[in-house]
Amino acid sequence: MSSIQVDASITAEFRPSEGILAQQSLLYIEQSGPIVHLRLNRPGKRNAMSDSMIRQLHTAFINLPPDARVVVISGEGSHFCAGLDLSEVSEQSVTDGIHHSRLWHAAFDAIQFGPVPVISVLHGAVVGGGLELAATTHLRVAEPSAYYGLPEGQRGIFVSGSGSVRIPRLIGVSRMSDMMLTGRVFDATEGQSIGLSNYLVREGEGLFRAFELAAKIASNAPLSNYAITQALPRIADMAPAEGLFVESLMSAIAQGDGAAKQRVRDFLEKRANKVEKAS
Ligand code: 1HE
Repeated sequence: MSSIQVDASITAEFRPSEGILAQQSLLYIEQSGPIVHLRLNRPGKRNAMSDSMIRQLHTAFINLPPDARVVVISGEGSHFCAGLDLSEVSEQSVTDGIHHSRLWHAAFDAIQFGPVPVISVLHGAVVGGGLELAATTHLRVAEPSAYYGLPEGQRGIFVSGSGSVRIPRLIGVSRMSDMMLTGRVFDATEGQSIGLSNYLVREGEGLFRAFELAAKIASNAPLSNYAITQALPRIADMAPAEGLFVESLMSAIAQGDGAAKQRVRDFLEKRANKVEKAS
């Protein structure tokens, strides 16, 4: 049982996945219509990520059901994720270390550059590799119990699950250096103000909010979502001239899709919602 309380009307329809997704013993995966909910399921070890868990995450993301439109990732138990399973790395050689890091990169690339947007729900410890995982997802919803740390400096290691690339893009090199050099831990409120989370909700409401957001995202045209998750971060990494050119191509592709034409017609013919102030 999850320690997170969620409105029954939203979870009622979730059913355990079938096939290969049901065989990932360290992940509990359910689906409700277009939303896949993937729970890190190693609470006794605070969801510390062993090689097996990383492989299972990779397997899950390259085998998403064809009707999946959004994935929500959360952690079972009292923490989102305690990071790398330290018991597996103490005796690693340099070569092992490189292969190990590349294993994480492949799995996390499958998350960030997979077919659908991914939302993480953060509570308790979001540390080390757990923060690297959160930074890989497209949106982060945090509860007040969430806290963020990068104890690699204290453990005598360095980030190796893509943190050096993805975390500075959220909070900058300076803040990340502070976290790693001094062991500084940000609480949920600080995390929200510096951009580690997109939404800060009440305790126990993270999944509910994530499913609400997922439902909204799932109602977008799939090609728009794909452009946002695939093209936007790549364009942000390009020189302006190249970025502008790719933007032109991507927007023309998205606009040319039947779904876009229909949505624009719907607005012009007064069938679509207007943009309104948040209530
Ligand atoms: C673990 C791990 C782990 C817990 N690897 N076994 N990550 C860290 O440096 C974080 C280390 N963990 C902690 O600081 C704490 O465990 C927590 C703050 C996350 C949670 O505290 P708590 O009191 O709820 O649990 P606990 O009693 O410390 O741990 C429960 C069990 O989980 C215990 O095992 P047990 O057999 O004694 O019951 C812990 O040993 C185990 N456990 N965290 C292995 N991380 C790709 S590079 C990424 C680099 C990193 O991620 S470095 C940061 C690693």
